[in-house]
Amino acid sequence: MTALLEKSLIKSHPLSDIADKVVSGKRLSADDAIRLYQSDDLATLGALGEYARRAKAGPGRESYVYYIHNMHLNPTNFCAETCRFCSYANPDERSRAYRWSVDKVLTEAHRGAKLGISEIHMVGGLHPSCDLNYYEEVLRRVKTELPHIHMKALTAVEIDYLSRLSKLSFEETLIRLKEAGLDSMPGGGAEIFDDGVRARMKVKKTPASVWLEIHGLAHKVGLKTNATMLTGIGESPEHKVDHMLRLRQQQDLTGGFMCFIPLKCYYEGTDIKDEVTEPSESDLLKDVAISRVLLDNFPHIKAYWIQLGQELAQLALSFGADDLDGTIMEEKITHAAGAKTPLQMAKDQMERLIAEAGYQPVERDTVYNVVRVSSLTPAVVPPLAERSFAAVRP
Ligand code: V47
Ligand code: SF4
Repeated sequence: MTALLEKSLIKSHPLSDIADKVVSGKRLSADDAIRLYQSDDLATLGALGEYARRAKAGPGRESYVYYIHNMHLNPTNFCAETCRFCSYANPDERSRAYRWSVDKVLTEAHRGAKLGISEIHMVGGLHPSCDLNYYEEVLRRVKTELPHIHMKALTAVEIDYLSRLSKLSFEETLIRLKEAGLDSMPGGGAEIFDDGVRARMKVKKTPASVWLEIHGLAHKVGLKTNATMLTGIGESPEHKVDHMLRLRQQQDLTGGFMCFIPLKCYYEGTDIKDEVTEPSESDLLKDVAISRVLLDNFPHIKAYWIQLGQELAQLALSFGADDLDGTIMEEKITHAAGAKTPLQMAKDQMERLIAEAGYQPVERDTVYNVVRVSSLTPAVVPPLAERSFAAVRP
């Protein structure tokens, strides 16, 4: 299929003009992306994503798929906001709300360090007593006691909240946190940027323009960040394309995004299931492929195995994803909403998944430096176009 794309032999194909753009490195428009969403030709979408992934990877790295040995820490699951899709906001979850002391965060960080993690991904709800001083103390102590651990922490929503609590500007808040030890920021809290979808989901926090402004400022002060998009909350393909184009525009301006992560909503403990359409497996694969070709200035696309499950995450690698995220240790946000995937994955299992899918497993650090190329070599798998999509529900 890739050879077909390269030689542009599929002139009669309805997507051939878009394939030509992908092959010649031309930017796709919003209309192109909508047409890709309207197509049910998964094999061609996969081939486009795969082509763009290989082109972005660079010489000698075409088959690399990354993972990280990391740990998720959630210091609190109490949240002052009540986004309808989030189980943290439901009354049962609230009655079980916890808030860790700084010592407890450190105990957990040491537990991860003993297992050899290189990154802590730390995010939480918005808790009035988890303020700027609290996070500065957490970051300082982690950096003093475990200086080799990279702290990827605090979403733009949390930065917005902390800056309001401390009455500092976003930039001052980011600089204070960076000085305390913040190394980079995760991509959460973006949801879908469209105001109408956000209003229906009662997302009162951090509007799109502020989320983007905070990421731009983070890039300016030297922090790399990620970006997410949450699907299954009543969005249309047009909303998804608009979301990705706003990210692409921000990346053109400030350039600090490392990775895009399409997320899928789980509904347990929420009351939205009857109002929204749950994304099918082919919808999720389309998000991967289309984000890969539309976000031409994002180096990496993540297949978040916690939400996709292991098989679909493996398939997503053939649609343009080049990262499976990490070992994680204990995921709470999606599992609070009913995910049945494991809470963690061992490094060797992570490597096996990647190799079985036909790619070279590579352990990375947070900013995508190669830590170790696995001794496992990629299995020979049939090209995507010849593979059965029986497992993929339309
Ligand atoms: O922002 C909330 C989403 C996000 C639900 O940057 C839900 O490397 C599913 O951002 N079902 C947090 N999702 C997760 C996140 C993330 C994950 C992995 C890697 C990175 C990274 C970032 O989870 C939230 C929100 O969009 N979320 N509720 C739910 N019911
Ligand atoms: Fe709070 Fe984030 Fe959940 Fe919204 S999605 S209720 S801001 S934790």
